[in-house]
Amino acid sequence: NAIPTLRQLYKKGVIPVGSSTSRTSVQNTLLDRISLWQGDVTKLDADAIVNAANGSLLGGGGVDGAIHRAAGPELLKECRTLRGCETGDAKITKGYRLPAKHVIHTVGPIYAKSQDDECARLLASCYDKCLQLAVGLDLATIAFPSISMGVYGYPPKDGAKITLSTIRNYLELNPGKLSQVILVVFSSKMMDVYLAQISEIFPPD
Ligand code: AR6
Repeated sequence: NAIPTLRQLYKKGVIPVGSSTSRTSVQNTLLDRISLWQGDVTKLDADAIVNAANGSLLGGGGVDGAIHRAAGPELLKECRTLRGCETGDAKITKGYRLPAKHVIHTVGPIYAKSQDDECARLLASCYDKCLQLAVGLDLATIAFPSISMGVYGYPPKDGAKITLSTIRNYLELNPGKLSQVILVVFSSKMMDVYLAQISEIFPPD
């Protein structure tokens, strides 16, 4: 597995250590259970990859378009049976022609500065619901793109903070579950945003 864990990224010096101002230490094993990777989520053979979908679940642009293209028309067929999804919720399908076994479709909030608190709550809910679905089916590995941080306009720094803290909380409360959570970033700019937040939310031990 060529996807580095947070511990490996610290060892290689990829995550800036010195900048951390966080005083909360992280559970040791979390650094081994979370990975960060720049690339196309449709290439990953995880038990589940997450789709940043819209409420119709009938496809769209961005990562949603890429997932539907790579999975083939059978995915859309199954999605039609789901009858949509609420913002902040998630639904699971098979992966069809993807290397991943399942797709977990979640609908992130469309960011509005005037509703920042509600958007934050909904974005956290997306990650929670996806993790709950994966654990409910006893899946071991799940890969997340940056939900809402594309077309839906969520500010990357705030979005990355919510992503990391929600995943941290979930894994801390569910120690035996999910051996690998992969955070997938598409651009090197987003990679830098995540790296900076990781040193705060997952400080090195
Ligand atoms: N692999 C990983 N990440 C990707 C990929 C990929 N193949 N393609 C894009 N990203 P977005 P949203 C990144 O816009 O903001 C769709 O039309 C991208 O750079 O895909 O939740 C849906 O149907 C960004 O960082 O999702 C909805 O209508 C992140 O994935 C709407 O867009 C999310 O960007 C959802 O918008």
